[in-house]
Amino acid sequence: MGEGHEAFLMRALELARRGWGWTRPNPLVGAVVVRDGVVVGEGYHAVCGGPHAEAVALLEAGERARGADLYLTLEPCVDFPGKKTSPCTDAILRAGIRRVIVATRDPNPWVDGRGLARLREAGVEVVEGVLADEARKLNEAFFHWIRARTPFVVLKLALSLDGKIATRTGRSRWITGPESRRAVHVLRTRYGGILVGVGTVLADDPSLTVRGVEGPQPLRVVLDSGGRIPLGAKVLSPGARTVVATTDRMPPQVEAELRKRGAEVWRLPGEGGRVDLRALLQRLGEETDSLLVEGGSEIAGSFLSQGLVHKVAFFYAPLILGGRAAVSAVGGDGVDEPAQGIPVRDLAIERVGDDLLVTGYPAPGCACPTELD
Ligand code: AOF
Ligand code: ZN
Repeated sequence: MGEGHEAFLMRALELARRGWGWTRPNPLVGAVVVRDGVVVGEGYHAVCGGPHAEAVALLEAGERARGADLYLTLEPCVDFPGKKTSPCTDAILRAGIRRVIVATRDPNPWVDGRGLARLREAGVEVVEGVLADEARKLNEAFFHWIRARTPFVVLKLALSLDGKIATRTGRSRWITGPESRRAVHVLRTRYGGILVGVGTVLADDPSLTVRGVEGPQPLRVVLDSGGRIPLGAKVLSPGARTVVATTDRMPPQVEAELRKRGAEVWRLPGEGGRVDLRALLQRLGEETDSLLVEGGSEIAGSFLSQGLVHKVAFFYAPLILGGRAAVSAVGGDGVDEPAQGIPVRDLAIERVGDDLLVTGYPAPGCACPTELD
């Protein structure tokens, strides 16, 4: 596996990232056509329903693709029911590509190895697994959703260094700095939905839209089992779709008022008077591949204790709030022994302005990305 492979695949990954937010629920894919060590075609999947990365790169390469190498961040697709574009494996064979270097297989059960098998049968040399971890991580939401059909759930919290998400008076604006707050808007464009509990709506009245950065507006979801959401809440403002996820406990007149304001109301099965989160995720999986859970503390506790969080993104501010009455990041009942805590794998730390962003993958219920192999 020569060094050259990695450099061209790095380029393909870079191209793939340009589709951030717009390809959902399709994956981010990049393609590079190389002939005699020179790039003769590049492409990426820019938007769901649009041409695939391979099609774009092969079109640019034209006749120069004959006998060339093709670098792909994901296995090329084959035909399946309901598919929007023509299969890339056919296009690759038609173009006369000699060798395909691919980072990962496509976990889509309709593809899953068939694309590579088809190429091999037709005599194309296939090299698999170059920069596989990077490529899987890039598409971690897709890798989860395409199999589970429930969204990849990311829990984002803004905390003080001592793990509080609000002061003793309940105030949370602002704990983290402007760079982190901007990073949150970027995060919002990367996931298909954002969820908060009605407690957060009552306390902070967030609009949950993307502002100040380029990208699509995610679906806004408010968990409100009893129908306490104020009708003047900013989350009901136009600019993005809003779903209020509730139970039979919401009075019909509240539902009617919410609908009048353009919100969708989902009455879901309840558990102890609260929305059954698994039922919510099943329903959300019909709409989108990923969900950013933004709190508050009880919501964080419910998702975590039920093993429903795939990834955490905690922004820590260099600030100590203190106070036994100040809200700690994760509510719920907690555990008795440290050994019963939820281990978080693959911890990564980066600086965002004066804050620290810690990301990682809580162990229970996590199907990706590393458990896929
Ligand atoms: C590729 N290259 O650029 C993408 C792929 O409905 P379609 O035709 O867009 O197909 C969607 C499926 O194709 C998607 O679920 C995934 O398996 C694959 N996406 N494959 O070879 C691409 N976007
Ligand atoms: Zn394709």
